[in-house]
Amino acid sequence: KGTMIVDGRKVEFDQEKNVLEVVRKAGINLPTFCYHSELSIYGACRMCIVEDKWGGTFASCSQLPKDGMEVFTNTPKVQKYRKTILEMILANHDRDCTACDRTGKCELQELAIRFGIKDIRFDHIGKRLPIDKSSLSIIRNPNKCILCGDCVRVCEEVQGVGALSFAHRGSNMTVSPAFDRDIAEVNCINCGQCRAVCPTGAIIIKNDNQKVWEAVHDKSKRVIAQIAPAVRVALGEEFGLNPGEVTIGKIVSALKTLGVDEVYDTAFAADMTVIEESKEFVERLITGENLPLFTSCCPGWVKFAENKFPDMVDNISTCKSPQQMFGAVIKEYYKNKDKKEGKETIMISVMPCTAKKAEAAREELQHNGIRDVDVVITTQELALLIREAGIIFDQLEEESFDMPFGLASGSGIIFGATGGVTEAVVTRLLRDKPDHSAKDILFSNVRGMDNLKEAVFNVDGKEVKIAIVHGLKSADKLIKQIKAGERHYDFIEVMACPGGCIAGGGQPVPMNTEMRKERAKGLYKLDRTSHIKSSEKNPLVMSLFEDILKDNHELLHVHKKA
Ligand code: HC1
Ligand code: SF4
Repeated sequence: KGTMIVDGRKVEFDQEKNVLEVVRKAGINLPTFCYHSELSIYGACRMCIVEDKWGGTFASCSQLPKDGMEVFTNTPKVQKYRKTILEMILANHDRDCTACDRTGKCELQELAIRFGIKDIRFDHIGKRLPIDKSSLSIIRNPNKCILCGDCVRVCEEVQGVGALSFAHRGSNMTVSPAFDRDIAEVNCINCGQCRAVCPTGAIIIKNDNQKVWEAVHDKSKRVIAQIAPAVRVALGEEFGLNPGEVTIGKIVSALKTLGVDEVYDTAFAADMTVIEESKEFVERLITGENLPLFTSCCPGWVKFAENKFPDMVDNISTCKSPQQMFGAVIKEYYKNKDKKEGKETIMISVMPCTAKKAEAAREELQHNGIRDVDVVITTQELALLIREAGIIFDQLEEESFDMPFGLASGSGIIFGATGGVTEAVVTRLLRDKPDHSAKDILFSNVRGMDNLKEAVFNVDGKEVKIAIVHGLKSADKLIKQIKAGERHYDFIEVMACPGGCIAGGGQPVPMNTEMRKERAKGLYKLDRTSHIKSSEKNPLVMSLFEDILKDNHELLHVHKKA
């Protein structure tokens, strides 16, 4: 607590972690590449330097604020310093901006414009390192890397994966997987959080939009799209709206304009998941086998568990994720119609998540040789498609989902926020219990952004303990505690990305905790205003269980090859 003087003006500080935050509080937007309030401080880019009253300079992210401290943010010295850093980075950078995915949204480009960098005094070295396209989810272009280390830290500190690190020294320094291997050969779980923090085009989403065009241009295809819960509260940000603003009607309309035949709601499939997973949970509670039950809808988490805790894999629910259930069910639903009409149904998913691309490609996620899901595009790619097609998002008339797979309960919709799956499953398990106040208390525990959330409730007289974690570092810690016998749970929801799918690696960037909260609020608002509160009250889901799922139950579960 104290007062600092920034550019001659007094600024009180209290919770601010460093001088940088105090300066920003004073209304000065100091530039940074390597500072993220949620990651450890690296202090490498030095763009945030300030000058003190004795003429000394320091990186403001790396200094604690002190009472009476005086700093200046725009002296000739710091201005010169910042421009020199930018020129040095640009001299070493692949400056092929017109063909870069990040153009117009690149933080380096933005700062070069902001600081008026026109002539670069150093020779353009422009590295020529190989581009890594091995992953199904992300592309790494080291020629655009500015060595801020954000990806290295998020992968290690938030995800507990550590797939990326600094390699080599001096001017040869790069960021890469160990031993310069391709990213697909290491323990990367495809979450895309590295891409979400990358300030330039050094890590981008693998773009699958061409596959969408090919599908909609092919008259022999019945093109079906499903839209994940979290997409509807984030896509608007690409078109100037606030985080959390719901644009689902426009998204449906945009997909129809692009040529998609039917547009359905992944939240419908989430309702199916709730029914199946609750059933599985109750069965496990009775037998006592493979507890705790871990949720299975997050493919980043599933891959993480397979890599790191292979002995826990049987604890993961056998339910397919909603994305995959939906694909399998839709293909079954249209099977006969397709045969009659000589068509082939193509399932396109619009997801907030880069790992969903890898999930859709998993060998076991097909039925009789037909893939559950054919193409996965992220929220970010959908925004590009909309722009490419010249659709003016703002002017789109809202449309509703198609039937019969377009009606979802509030429970299905909140899947997109951390705690949502748990809340939906518990709502289902407590469906006959009249005591709403107990549910309310319970749900206040499962919502929010705490790293670990816990709740206890009773099912048929048995006490059930649940935990919710998001960010795989938190999952890693929790599992280690469980293995050490320090903690005990019956049900654990794990989402790889902090905040859940709303902050998936395929969502608009940049994102921060406030934006995550706003996006989650958007989903909870949809839940509140939904006509159907819980999954088993979704009449269309229930009739599906009575109908095509009666003899095709295996469509909903993962059957791994031995
Ligand atoms: Fe998710 Fe899910 S909630 S995993 O976060 O279970 O991606 O939104 O579609 O499959 O429904 C993502 C979101 C999404 C699935 C559902
Ligand atoms: Fe790490 Fe996720 Fe990036 Fe893979 S996709 S390198 S796991 S942050």
